Amino acid sequence: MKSFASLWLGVLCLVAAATRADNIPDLFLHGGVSLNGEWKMIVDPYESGFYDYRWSQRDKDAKPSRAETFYLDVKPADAGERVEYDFDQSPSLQVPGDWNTQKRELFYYEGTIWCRRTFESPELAKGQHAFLRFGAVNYRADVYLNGQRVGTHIGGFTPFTFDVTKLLAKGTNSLVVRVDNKRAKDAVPTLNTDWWNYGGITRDVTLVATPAEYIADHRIWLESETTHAIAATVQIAGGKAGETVQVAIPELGADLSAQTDDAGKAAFHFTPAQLSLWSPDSPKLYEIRITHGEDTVTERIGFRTICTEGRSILLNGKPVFLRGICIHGEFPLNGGGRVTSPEQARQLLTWAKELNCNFVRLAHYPHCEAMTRLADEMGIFVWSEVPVYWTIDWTNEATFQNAQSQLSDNIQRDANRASIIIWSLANETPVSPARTRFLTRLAQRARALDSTRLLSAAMEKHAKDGAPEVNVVEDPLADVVDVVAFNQYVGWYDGLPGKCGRVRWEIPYNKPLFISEFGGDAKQGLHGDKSQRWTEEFQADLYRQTLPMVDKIQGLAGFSPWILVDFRSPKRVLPGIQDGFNRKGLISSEGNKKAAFYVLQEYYRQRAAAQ
Ligand code: GCB
Repeated sequence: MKSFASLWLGVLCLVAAATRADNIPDLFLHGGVSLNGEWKMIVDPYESGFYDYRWSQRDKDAKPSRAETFYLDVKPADAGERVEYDFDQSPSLQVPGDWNTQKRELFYYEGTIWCRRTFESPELAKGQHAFLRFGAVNYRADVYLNGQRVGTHIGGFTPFTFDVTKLLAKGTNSLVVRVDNKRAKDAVPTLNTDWWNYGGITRDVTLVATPAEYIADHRIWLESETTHAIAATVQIAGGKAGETVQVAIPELGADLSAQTDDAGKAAFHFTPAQLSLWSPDSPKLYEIRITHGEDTVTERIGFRTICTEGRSILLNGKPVFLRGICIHGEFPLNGGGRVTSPEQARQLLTWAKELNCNFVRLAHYPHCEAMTRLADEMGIFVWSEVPVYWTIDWTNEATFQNAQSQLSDNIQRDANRASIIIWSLANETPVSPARTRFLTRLAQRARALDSTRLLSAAMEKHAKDGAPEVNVVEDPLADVVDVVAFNQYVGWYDGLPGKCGRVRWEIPYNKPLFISEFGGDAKQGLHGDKSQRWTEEFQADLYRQTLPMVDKIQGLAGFSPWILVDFRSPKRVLPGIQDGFNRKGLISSEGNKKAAFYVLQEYYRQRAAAQ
């Protein structure tokens, strides 16, 4: 039987899906006023600000108690009034940022924290809209402005936007967010992950003003690497027909104009006389300017095609080998925690470049906006993933809707990133009819939203029945995706590194094969014989033995070992070695390179030279 809690969460997931159905776009390119910085916080493990003593949700009450309803953010009206909280006297948190690494006492905290920031109302011209945009809040956000409920969002790694035009007050405004990072069985991700469940408002918060009609979305893509035909669509919020939209790409001499259709969408086609295609070796980006009435957005976009042919991945029509590495959205230095700045994202990608990579697998959830934009600029292919990880509640429709929303929002946010070549649906999910149905539906949604990229999922390999040294990848999901990716840990979870020389691989699909993980732990600075687990020598030897093994896999289009940097995981408890970190990084949690870094770096150098 389902617990009350899980039923309740199911209802909440549907609330989030309903919020998204309002279809408020991601207004990242509209800039806005930053609401980052110091926010006041109230730690609320018993949810006192959210539920009354009968466990009724306070924001469902027409007249919630001033004394305990935190989002009202009131002060006692007189000396006699009982008000049992005070944001102004409470401690602060920096936004963006996770709370775990900001306050010692919150390191292991999973629950509710109320965050409040005040701001002065912007001057809105007549007809303008005001939106609140959150880059990401992990995991659930209930947003209130000036004591009024704005909305709820579920999912820790994707942006969300609310229209607050009617709720803005003249003068000082109080913005309160209830952030709840409790894990739940039917959530996405579920209870069990091998990463830290960092809570908080982990990405930027902005107040965005737009004209009454505004550019809600745009897609620009290369249709053919041979003709250089470019297509674009622009969606205007409001949905009126016959409005003029302009798209300019000055460097290509394009100054295009089109009318919106009944749905408010304008379509463009253009073939420039000359075009430099985007590739990791030459990550050319063009400035694009889109204008509709008073609204203008600009950004830099690269043009390339990506497709498969048999077991090859073709970039701009030519086979490419993906020299990858996996990365978590966590920065090791200065106390660690979630990546919160473009500088940190750049450092991670710079390390990947130093490794001679041309590809990063951004595990296991959408990383921040800066990461994929920098990947465009720095010339690094990206695998972008949603946190459908391990054993999700496959038969729960609310869980599916939640996963689908996260996938859709991720695609919508990053649909113009040339660097992203693969949308990943899941990681290491156990084969069953319910799981394959769930992931097939996700795949259908991804293809409907974006037909210009490849789909994959990190699957698993198994030993063949009766032949322990023959590895097979047999998964009905392989028929659904474009790239057959699998994680394998021969030499770490599966025998010792010497096993690499003995195993054989049987993978029956005529699609590109990709190893989405391999690796093993090493404590940086721990030295010994290569047979001694946890030493740098063991890890380096594991890489030395794995690389010739994977070289023999016919049709391998690339791989991304696990992982660039050590990362926090509550599952990793071995004292003196792990101390709360997964140590499979090629770089330590102090930012020091381990011996295996140089093994892979040299292998990739030779691979790149041979390409
Ligand atoms: C995996 C998971 C990854 C883990 C890794 C490990 O297969 O996909 O999230 O962290 O193995 O270190 O065990």
